Amino acid sequence: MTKPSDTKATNEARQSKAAAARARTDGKQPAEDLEEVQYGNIEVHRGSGGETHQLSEPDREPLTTQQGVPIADDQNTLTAGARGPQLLEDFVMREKIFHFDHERIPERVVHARGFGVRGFFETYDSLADITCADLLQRPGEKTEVFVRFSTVAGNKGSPDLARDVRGFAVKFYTKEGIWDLVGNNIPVFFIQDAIKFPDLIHAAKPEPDRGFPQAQTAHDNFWDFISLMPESMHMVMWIMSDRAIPRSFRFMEGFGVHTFRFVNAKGRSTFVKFHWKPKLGLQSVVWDEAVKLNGADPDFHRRDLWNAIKSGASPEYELGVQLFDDEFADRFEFDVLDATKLIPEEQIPVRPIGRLVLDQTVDNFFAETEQVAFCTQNVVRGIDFTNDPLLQGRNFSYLDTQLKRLGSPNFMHLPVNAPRCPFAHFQQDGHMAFINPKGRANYEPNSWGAEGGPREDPSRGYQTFREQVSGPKRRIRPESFADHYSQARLFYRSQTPTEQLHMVNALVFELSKVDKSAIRERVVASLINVDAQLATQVAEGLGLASLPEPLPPAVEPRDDLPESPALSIIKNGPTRFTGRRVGVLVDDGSDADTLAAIMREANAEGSMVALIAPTREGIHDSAGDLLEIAEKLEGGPSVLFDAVAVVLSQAGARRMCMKFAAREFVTDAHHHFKFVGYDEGGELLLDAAGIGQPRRDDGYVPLAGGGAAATFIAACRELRYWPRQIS
Ligand code: HDD
Repeated sequence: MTKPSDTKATNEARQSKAAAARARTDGKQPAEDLEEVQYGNIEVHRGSGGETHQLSEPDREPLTTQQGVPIADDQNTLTAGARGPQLLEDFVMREKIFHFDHERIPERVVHARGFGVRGFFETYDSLADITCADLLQRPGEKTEVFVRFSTVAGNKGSPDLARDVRGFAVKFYTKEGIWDLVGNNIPVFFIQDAIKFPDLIHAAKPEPDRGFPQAQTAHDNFWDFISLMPESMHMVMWIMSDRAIPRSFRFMEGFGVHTFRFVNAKGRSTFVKFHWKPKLGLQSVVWDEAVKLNGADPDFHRRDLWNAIKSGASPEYELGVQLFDDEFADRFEFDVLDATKLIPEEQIPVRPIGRLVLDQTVDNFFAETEQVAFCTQNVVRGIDFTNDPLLQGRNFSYLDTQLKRLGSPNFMHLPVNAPRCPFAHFQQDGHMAFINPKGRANYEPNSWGAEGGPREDPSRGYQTFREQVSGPKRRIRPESFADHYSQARLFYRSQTPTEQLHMVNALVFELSKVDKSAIRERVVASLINVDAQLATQVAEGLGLASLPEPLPPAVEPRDDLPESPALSIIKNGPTRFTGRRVGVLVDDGSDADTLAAIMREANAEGSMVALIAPTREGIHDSAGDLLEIAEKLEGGPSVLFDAVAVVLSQAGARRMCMKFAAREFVTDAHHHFKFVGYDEGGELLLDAAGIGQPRRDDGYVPLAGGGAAATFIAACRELRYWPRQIS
């Protein structure tokens, strides 16, 4: 740093600068216009009236303009005299500001907040008998992929833990072109026909007069729309469940939602629904945790994925398919073309066909995550659409939206969107065309022989499934789409009591933010068709004087559908603590052996340990070793961790007991049903926080004696200590 040592020197420096400035406004150029002084590896560039610090790296390539002209000074605009007007001729400054002014492209109208990563898909077995899709022909074949996870309603800067659907979009760069599987973490959708999509999204997004609330459905417009659209009720059950507040992208499922077709080389079609299953199992946070996480770390999900990949713990998912034929489709209780319905896995098991490994972060967020353009219309030979009216509408919308966002029909020239296989066509020109065909022919048929460009190839070309279609043109919703409540009921009844309670609480929370009582009442009237007990609990939570009459359903909801355990998170939680984090509260003097044991057991389980302490520079454990700290106490609340431990010396405990953040660390962990490990010092903090012996249930694991750390980490394999919630 360049701090003059005394006042006299400071004054002299000021005076000489002022003299220099005067000299320059007078048009006289002083000899030393830019002074450079070396301080360690920091170069101080001192010009008139200001200084900048640069790390000195002499061999660095020079900074240039976009035209490649090296830049001598990136700190000061060209002026006439030191204090004179800026000169229009300064192309360096003008080019820089011009480009900055145009840095933003429109954010996505939905799914604006997202996080993209790269990886590969590996095929398990050949599916040649079912589909001729090239990527599914050869066992062990690896296909490059780009995956973008997202929320739906919030803008680009909204927090990660909003209660919302998560997008799970996968771009497969196959040898026969790009296949985009643009799915969500929920297997059904709100609406049946794409024509209602703008209404749905308008209702969910901030209300148009006031521009809020941001990234949440807890407002009048959303519930007004929902209460008038009974077809949305199944999906509403999902978004009111913990599926809408996942622990991270690594612990959630993905679904293609629609029924698609696989088509084999002989032209035979098989219906298919796609599922992504995370290898780490399913896990969500609880609502209070989500609310606090949004403040403590609004980037919690993207940071989690980034850190996992950077640390070599690449998340993996299995791609599974539910395959069925016309005969099943005809006898299934619901219409397979209706995107508000799922096919229970117990009815058609999910067959794993490959694995997705996400092992690379992007080099540049904008270039890849922001510019990636998914289109449901991107299918490859062997994969085809069905007449699902939502899917067909999407096929228009995605291509259309890319033109708006990326500004040119050449958006597939961008590296993230370009096929990895050879491609050749006669489409030309347009904004930013930088992959351009050579030669004379830009049309076909042509007679230019070898120079005439590419030709159609009926044997390798995409063949649409030859489905027979007939019927009068009409605007009509088929009768087979009319049952809106049976699967909503199936979903609710397939949850554990803990999960059902979370759904009730979520509904009460959301509806309590609705100002108009008629809307609240109409939603409850609709919920009666799902489950009377659910509706009663919500009505009680809202303080409704009496239960309203149920909304008349178009079709009487079924009571005979068997529960589907596959729909519950808790029934499908992780079996190990792998991939999760335990946060350990420590201070100077924390017991070295206990900490070492926790780290050993956590490492053996494939989980991570983060130390939280009052200072960031590190603390000394009981053995005198300096320990690296992940979070300073006030910035590292327990919501950031899946389980917590408190390891404190007596003196450390006394210091911690005085701190609100330390007491909150354990009370929050308690109220979020987390497993808590504690030693003697930790016990003092628990007592001070009001979690004395009678409140310490079996979710509390004493860290005393050999094997205690192993017991603690083994307990953490359960998602949470749920009995604490019910008691
Ligand atoms: Fe959509 C983006 C998933 C219905 C119109 N959608 C988008 C993304 C995902 C989904 C994951 C983000 C892709 C990315 O990361 O860039 N959308 C779905 C699913 C749906 C669905 C699973 C129902 C099954 N979407 C849907 C309908 C329409 C759209 C019915 C319009 C008729 N969706 C869009 C869009 C977006 C989009 C406006 C915004 C940005 C983009 O496409 O690239 O075109």
